[in-house]
Amino acid sequence: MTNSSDVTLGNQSGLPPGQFDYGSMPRFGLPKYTNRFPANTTDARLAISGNVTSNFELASELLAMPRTTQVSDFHCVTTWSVRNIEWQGVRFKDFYDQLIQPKLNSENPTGFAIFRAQDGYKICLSLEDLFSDDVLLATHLNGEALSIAHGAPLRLVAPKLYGYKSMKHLKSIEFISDRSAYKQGWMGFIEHPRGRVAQEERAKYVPGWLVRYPNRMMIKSTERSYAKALEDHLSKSSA
Ligand SMILES: Nc1nc2c(c(=O)[nH]1)N[C@H]1C(S)=C(S)[C@@H](COP(=O)(O)O)O[C@H]1N2
Ligand SMILES: [Mo]
Repeated sequence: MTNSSDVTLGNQSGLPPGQFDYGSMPRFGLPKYTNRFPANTTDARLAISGNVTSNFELASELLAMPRTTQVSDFHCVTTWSVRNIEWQGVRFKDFYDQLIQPKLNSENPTGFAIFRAQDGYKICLSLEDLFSDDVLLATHLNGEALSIAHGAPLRLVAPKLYGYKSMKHLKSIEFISDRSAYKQGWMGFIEHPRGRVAQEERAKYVPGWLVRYPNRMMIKSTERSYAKALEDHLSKSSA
């Protein structure tokens, strides 16, 4: 782990364009989700819909899948990065081949997936990006079951894409043919269709480098309000 004295804007060596080493991983996200918490934090289960012959739910089948451990860096679009975090979970490609493919309705080609979370968060990803070797349905972070802060009980991890694609508190996946079936809501404002870190695809309508600085200005206040909300939530639930 990085020493906290390394947390300076200058420490960008070896990181993708515009990112800096934050040294730790805060609970983080868009303002809208600050005070939203998952109702289910312990049972990893997934509702599957879309181009399937009929909708179904996965729980034990998912947990019975071979698991993989992977160390990767994590990059938030607001420019903070954290290095060498260890995720454990099921590789998305294996999950798709074994649990989804056999249930697909072959009349409709499937190219994308809409992910929905317990806090109302929603994203769309292409199978092309999801089939990258490092994309996981993760249940553990640094050797421990996911905490509420980091996505309990199940999250997506896509290290080559900005953090906003690595959805926490995952509850369902809808497999669709093309992106036109996806209604973004106000995320459409900022969600880049791919969000690849190496290409600096931070936002849809403006070049990535242009939003580095305004994005960076949101880090501290977001981290504070997210931490405070979690503290309040935990003290309420233990009262
Ligand atoms: N369900 C959900 N997933 C989410 C978010 C969120 O608010 N809700 N925020 C995203 C953003 S912007 C980032 S940077 C990462 C942060 O992950 P962390 O809170 O585990 O650090 O989660 C992403 N996934
Ligand atoms: Mo983010």
